[in-house]
Amino acid sequence: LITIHIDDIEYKVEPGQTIMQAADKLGYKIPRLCYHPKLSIEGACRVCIVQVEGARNFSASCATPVRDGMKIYTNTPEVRRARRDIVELILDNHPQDCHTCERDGICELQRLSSSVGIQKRHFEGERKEYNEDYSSISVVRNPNKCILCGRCVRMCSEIQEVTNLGLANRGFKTVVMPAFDMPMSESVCAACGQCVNICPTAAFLENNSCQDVFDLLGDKSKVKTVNVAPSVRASIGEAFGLEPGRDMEGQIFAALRKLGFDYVFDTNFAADLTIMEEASELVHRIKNGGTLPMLTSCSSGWMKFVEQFYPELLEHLSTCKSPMSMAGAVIKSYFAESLGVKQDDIVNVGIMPCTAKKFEASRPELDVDGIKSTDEVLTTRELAWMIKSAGINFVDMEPEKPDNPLSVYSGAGVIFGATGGVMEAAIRTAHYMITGEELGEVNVEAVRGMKGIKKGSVMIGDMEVRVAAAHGLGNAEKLLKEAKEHPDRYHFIEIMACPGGCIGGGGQPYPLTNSIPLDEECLAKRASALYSSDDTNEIRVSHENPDIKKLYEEYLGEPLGEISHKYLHTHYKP
Ligand code: HC1
Repeated sequence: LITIHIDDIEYKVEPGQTIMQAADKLGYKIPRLCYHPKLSIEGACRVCIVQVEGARNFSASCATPVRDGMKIYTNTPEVRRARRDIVELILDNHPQDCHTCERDGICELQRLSSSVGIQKRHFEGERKEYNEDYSSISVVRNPNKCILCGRCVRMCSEIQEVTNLGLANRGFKTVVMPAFDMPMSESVCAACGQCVNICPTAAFLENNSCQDVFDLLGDKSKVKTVNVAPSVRASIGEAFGLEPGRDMEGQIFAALRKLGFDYVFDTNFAADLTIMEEASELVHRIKNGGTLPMLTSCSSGWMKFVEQFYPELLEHLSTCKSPMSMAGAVIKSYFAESLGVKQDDIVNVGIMPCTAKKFEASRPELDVDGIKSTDEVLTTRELAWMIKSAGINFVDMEPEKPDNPLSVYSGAGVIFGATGGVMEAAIRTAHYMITGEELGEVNVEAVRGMKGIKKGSVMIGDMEVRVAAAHGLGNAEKLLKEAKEHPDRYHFIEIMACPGGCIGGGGQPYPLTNSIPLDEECLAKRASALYSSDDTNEIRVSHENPDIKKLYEEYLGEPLGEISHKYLHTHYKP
């Protein structure tokens, strides 16, 4: 250990860490903007400056290592003044439209300005005047709100390895953009929305669908249905000030009814349906020498990524649609027919933790007979805003049950929302399909947890099925390279585009307090809410879901059958 002093108090700390890391552990939260623990150090914003005795200038605490005997001052009048000046300079070039900005009240820059003591704007700096880019159905880019912290650029290249965003030009003209200033819709953006999650301001936002959905809800000529993705229940409470991981399933259904939806369904049901098809496909490929490893196909950002960067792997993808698109397909066929309603007269909205689901909903490959399965997608954040805007007291609502028949779900269906969950759910059912017996221990621990790439094997009868799961597209890239070099190493691979899986989706609530976006503890709490729901569910495996059995008996026939293919499977764009 080495000795340092912070604000004249002596501490023993581990060497090899930065001042900021040491200070964090000792309970000093030095203000910061461009820093994020999962990203490389940029040192661009200088907001985290401290005084170090003997140093000529202020030191950026994120980039300065601790040294034995170091005397650090985090809060002197000089440091406070300099920090305030730095933030004022950022504000001088920033639009003064907080009251109409979508991030009003949930903006890191706004919070920071207040915490460094800025009470009025002294100067009018030059304003940026760029066009906003609304070309992508998923993500809006607004360079006028950008403060050049570079977090989105590092997220896109270091965590997602898509490298769509870069810093172009110099000085005041510096701007974050896709290569050659291409519209987002034509760029290699995977639509994952992690730039939205990580942005401290409103330089990246989801392409907002709230008004469209309010309009749709006002259309008396339509039957309005909605289905809610697994992970939304574990995170939406955060937008109302609750702890991450508080399961708000029943309150979501109640709020959706109050908003005006006629039928509220649980996407978890369709996750069970996906497993029936996907496990059958895996078993079919294993038994008949089909293309292996089979890759999962429910994460929309991952689908766009693999189509763009790994077209040679398309035959490895499961042909199963995602649960969202399967839900839409059965709502507009089986359910509409049971109501006696024409397909054109029923609309369906997906409540998803994800910006890429907006892109998925727009894909013609997922239409059935030219009819869209999902008419609109709202992110968790957008739904939270609509609930607040409609004046619904969400937190204190009496929980309600969803409508049947498309809502009963097994524990396997709900864990889809966490990395490794799709794999685990599929293994449970594939085991039954191959051996005729249930897995002794249904929890597949090898594919649980926040490790970037997880590997394991499961004995199914006398066959060892080798599996792997990756979350975050950078980890996906590493796993795919390994799988390409060793084509026989794995039978089945799950990929989720976002860190943590859908619980870390690009449409999840922003942190309300001083915690950081994509905080690991927050992701772990969201995941644990889903695993608790699985643990306490009387049905743990998709193939035991009684309403799934009924759906096959009454409508679909059998997994991988002709009707199932029509509604539940798709193809990909090379
Ligand atoms: Fe997901 Fe999925 S789990 S992709 O992460 O397979 O978005 O939650 O809805 O479709 O079920 C997202 C979540 C979600 C689908 C399911």
